Amino acid sequence: MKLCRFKNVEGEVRVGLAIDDDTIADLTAGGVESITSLLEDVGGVQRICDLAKQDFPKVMLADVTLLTPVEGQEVWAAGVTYLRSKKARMEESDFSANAYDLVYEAERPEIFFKSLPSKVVGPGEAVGIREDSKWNVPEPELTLVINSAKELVGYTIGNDMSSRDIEGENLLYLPQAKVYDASCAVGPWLVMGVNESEVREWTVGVEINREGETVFSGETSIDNIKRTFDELVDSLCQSQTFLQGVMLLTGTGVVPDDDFTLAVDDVIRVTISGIGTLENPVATV
Ligand code: DO4
Ligand code: MG
Repeated sequence: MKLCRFKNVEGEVRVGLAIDDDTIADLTAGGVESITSLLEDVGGVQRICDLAKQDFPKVMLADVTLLTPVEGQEVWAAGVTYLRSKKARMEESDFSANAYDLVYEAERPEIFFKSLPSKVVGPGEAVGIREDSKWNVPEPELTLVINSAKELVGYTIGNDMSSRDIEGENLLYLPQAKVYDASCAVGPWLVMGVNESEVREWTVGVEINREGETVFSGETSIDNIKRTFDELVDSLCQSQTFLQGVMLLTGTGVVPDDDFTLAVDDVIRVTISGIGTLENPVATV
């Protein structure tokens, strides 16, 4: 089951349930005030199944604006979870190369803070490349949706925008390479009711369009993520409380060649086969 937040023609924010490729049911008409209320409910999946049987107002997707599903959740990210990411980062950096090698093999995964909920960019909104960076890439990432009880309850799509020259210059610059205005896009669809083995059959990919032409595309299998989802959730939630729940980007396995950098007005499309597509234009910040 695929959920979304959307703005209707009256400008009201509502919760939707996908009926088919063109239509959503307006769950807010049935008393669902937020996606978080479904994520927090122990019987959330059953509640959505029950709601799906009722006859709520249907809305055409073409008539609404899809929003990010992030409500009050902080967004965090895991890194170097795919072999491709480890290799690319070892190449971009001189004296930090060993750190990527070590963290790929280590018991403790790399996990870093990515975005306050209020700074997350939704579908159609511009993601940022830093004015002081010359080498920028999107990172298409499966995103785990975790409730306040530290349970993995859903999946969505994330883009971990990254400045590779800043990160490559010195690992201590990682927060500047990763956290800035519009550096994190999430959404629009949030899938509940599937388990890890089903999700591992999905693919994640990215396509970058410049003036009508595809200038990069790549795809990998979610099953290439080295660590289990439970491992990532446990590490993130160790000694941390998330009163509103939290979202965790799971790392990238698709990295453009080293001569590629994003440009203003490029359009990035991140697609996860079991979820849908997150599309954002690029702007300088
Ligand atoms: O260690 C740097 C960041 C890694 C990352 O964002 C990724 O592997 O996706
Ligand atoms: Mg990443």
